[in-house]
Amino acid sequence: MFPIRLLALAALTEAHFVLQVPTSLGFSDVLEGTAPCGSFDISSRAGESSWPLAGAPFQLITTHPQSDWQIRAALLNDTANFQPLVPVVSQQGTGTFCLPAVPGIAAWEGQDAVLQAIQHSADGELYQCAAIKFVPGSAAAGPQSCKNSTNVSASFKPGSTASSPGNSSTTTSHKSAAEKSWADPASGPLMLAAPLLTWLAVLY
Ligand SMILES: *[C@@H]1O[C@H](CO)[C@@H](O)[C@H](O)[C@H]1NC(C)=O
Ligand SMILES: *[C@@H]1O[C@H](CO)[C@@H](O)[C@H](O)[C@H]1NC(C)=O
Ligand SMILES: *[C@@H]1O[C@H](CO)[C@@H](O)[C@H](O)[C@H]1NC(C)=O
Ligand SMILES: *[C@@H]1O[C@H](CO)[C@@H](O)[C@H](O)[C@H]1NC(C)=O
Ligand SMILES: [Cu+2]
Repeated sequence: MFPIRLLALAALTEAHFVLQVPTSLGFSDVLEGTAPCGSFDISSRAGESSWPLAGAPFQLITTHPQSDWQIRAALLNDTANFQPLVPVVSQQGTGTFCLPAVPGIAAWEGQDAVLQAIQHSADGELYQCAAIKFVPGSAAAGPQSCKNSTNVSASFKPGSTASSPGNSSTTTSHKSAAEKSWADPASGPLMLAAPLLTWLAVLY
């Protein structure tokens, strides 16, 4: 039991963020910074999720105390054209972050699409994708796990829907001096360990 918990801790201490819902095309801790999908093939339809236009849950675990999030979608035949599903989210705190009902794009109903989550973090821009298809109907019920951890808070940035990844206005503006020092590899793991230990204690 104890060694398993240690393994879980080691894995999560390394992970930047892990997309849990919808089903990710894949997660590679080392290659998560590779656009557009953290090194996974954007054309893969593995684990495709139906996404009701009225809203579907979006859930992740983050190990960064401060991030800006972009949650976007593109058509599979036009992956250079990602459109925001919600405004940029400014989020604080480590653990689970879940938006219960992220709306779909009605004009793309029934077509193969790709969801992309971008984390603007102290480690830079990090990416995960999911194969989705927008479908009519009322909002999907979120999983029981769709909760914000105690320390997790977030707000939408008004009028901030369309910033592109790599745009310096989004990648630098949120980085406080404290966050920059946190990004120092020498101080990072130690500062990360304390909140994660507390957080994992809640999980196990
Ligand atoms: C993608 O496919 C849809 C549906 O077939 C079509 O309407 C649209 O023009 C296509 N877009 C591109 C860029 O090929
Ligand atoms: C988590 O926090 C965000 C931002 O406040 C909120 O929109 C969302 O509804 C919360 N999630 C849940 C499951 O309550
Ligand atoms: C970045 O965003 C700003 C403000 O939205 C815009 O004026 C600028 O052209 C963008 N730069 C790039 C490289 O996209
Ligand atoms: C929440 O934040 C407080 C203050 O930063 C910290 O002491 C506590 O360990 C955090 N709790 C969790 C579950 O991360
Ligand atoms: Cu990270």
